[in-house]
Amino acid sequence: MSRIPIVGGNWKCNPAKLAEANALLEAWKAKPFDKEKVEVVIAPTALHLGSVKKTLEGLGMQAAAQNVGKNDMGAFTGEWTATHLTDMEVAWTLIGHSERRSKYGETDDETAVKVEKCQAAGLKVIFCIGEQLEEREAGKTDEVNKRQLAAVLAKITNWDLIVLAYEPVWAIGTGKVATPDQAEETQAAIRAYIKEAVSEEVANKVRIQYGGSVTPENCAELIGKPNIDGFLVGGASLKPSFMDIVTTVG
Ligand code: G2H
Repeated sequence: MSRIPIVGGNWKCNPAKLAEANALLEAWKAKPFDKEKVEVVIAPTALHLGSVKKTLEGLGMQAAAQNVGKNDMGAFTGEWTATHLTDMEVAWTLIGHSERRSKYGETDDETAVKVEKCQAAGLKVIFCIGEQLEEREAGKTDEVNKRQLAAVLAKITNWDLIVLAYEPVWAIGTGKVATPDQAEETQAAIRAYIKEAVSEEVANKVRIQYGGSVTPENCAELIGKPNIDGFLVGGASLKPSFMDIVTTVG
């Protein structure tokens, strides 16, 4: 089965100024890509999201939130819901990024509630999983990925709204990219687990991104692997050369 690759840009808490975001998007304009061959989803800060969404759409890209609340509307200061995102015509959110898990204490159970809310609202999700360095060194990589996935599987009724992102935590923002073989081996195991726990049909169609220090220089070899269906890019998505990653994939 052929899966259309998908490249995400996770801007995290960057850039400092809206003018910088607009200048970056202006630079991307000079390098068009084939929208039939690759899907591109960009996650700016929540504050910049509304403002840059139209420009992203003009470039043939989609906008994403980096996070979504686990509660419904109400007295939850500082939060927003999946319903708010769909109402603002934001089609995507990330859930379970390792920085949310490690720096904000997000648990597997919380990711499950968030996924459930997004399914109910019809919001697409890039669901992030991945092991810490100690877990890889202890041979627990597959176990950790399975645990993080198992927490949410029962909440997913519409797999067309789900993309998985495998991001080994030791490769995030460190410049230490997983080797193409390491990423492929782990992502093949993730797909095998989806086949066993859900179905062969879902395993064949679900797209699995690799994330962790992806750059224009290392992306070609990674995308050549059969179980890598695109990337979730952090630091390198804040540069004009991000479009080189997009055009390499598509
Ligand atoms: C992992 C990744 C983006 P970076 O967080 O999701 O960041 O590419 O900077 O390692």
